[in-house]
Amino acid sequence: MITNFKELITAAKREQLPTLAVAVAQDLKILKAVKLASELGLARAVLVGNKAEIEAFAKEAELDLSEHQIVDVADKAEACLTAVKLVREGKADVPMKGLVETSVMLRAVLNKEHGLRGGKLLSHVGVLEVSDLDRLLVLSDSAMNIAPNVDDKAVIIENSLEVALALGLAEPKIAVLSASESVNEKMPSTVDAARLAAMNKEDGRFKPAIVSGPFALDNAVSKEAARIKGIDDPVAGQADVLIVPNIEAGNLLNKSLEYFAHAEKAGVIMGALAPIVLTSRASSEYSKMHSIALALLIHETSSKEK
Ligand code: COD
Repeated sequence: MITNFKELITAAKREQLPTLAVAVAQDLKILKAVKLASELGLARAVLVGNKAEIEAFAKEAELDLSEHQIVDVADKAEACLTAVKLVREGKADVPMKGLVETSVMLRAVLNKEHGLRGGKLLSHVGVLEVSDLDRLLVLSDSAMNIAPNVDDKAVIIENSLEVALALGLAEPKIAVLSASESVNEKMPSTVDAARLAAMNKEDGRFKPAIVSGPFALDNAVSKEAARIKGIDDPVAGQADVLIVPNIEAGNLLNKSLEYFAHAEKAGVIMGALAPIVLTSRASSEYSKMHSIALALLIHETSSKEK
């Protein structure tokens, strides 16, 4: 089982170097992340975007461009579509969002003709290394689906489960979060959580995971909080995966962990034909490199299953 990002990098390395297709690559942090990924032997890149700017930032990042390729596309939406197309056509393995709004990149991924739709709901899955925890924490969906209904949340769980399994968890413990551990009709996310847990108990939909809910955050991640509240549940206090009720709750939790608890982060979009590297433009080059490693690991795991 992979418990931190150092182990993730080791696990993501391949003999055959995979290719990243970076959309709107003209950014210092993006090119520093590509340099780190390249030096660690994780991947090479096709850099799609404004060529002159890519070359200038590459110089600043001390990135040796002879190992990578540039595709000159000035328009940002067009650059996203080009990167996605490269993956669809098998010329690259994994797309990566560069210096562009999340929604612009996601629209390219969802493009009916050239995108990477796989017939499934796409969702964001974050992985966080939090200093007080002995394991990586998986968090979804804090960046794509704005107000998912219970059926969407079921697919969000499936997409998160795929990430947890790629990280080597044999029986991931998935907590469906709300603001309370009691079902309250006036708080719809508690009702959704109970239905999702029932789906697993009755039909085994999310096997091999254990899914429980609703949970408030404290009793999902703190055994002591769960004990005090008298919650006797296999997931309580030891969740590996946190499913949030909506994008606002998820985004606030994700960024609180990053800015207040100094968590290291990685993020990908799941459910498409390939995992997509997707981090906030403000994230560090390390967060971007960890996300590259995560996407490559998932890509390799799913290729083996096919
Ligand atoms: N999975 C699969 N297909 C989808 C999804 C999804 N999650 N979302 C939309 N689609 C399909 C629809 O079925 C439809 O066919 C087409 O895409 C367009 O649907 P719309 O009109 O709902 O899509 P958009 O373009 O208005 O919005 C899609 C976004 C993903 C851009 C939108 O949901 C969004 O802006 N999400 C939040 C992104 C964000 O701001 N994150 C916060 C910063 S990190």
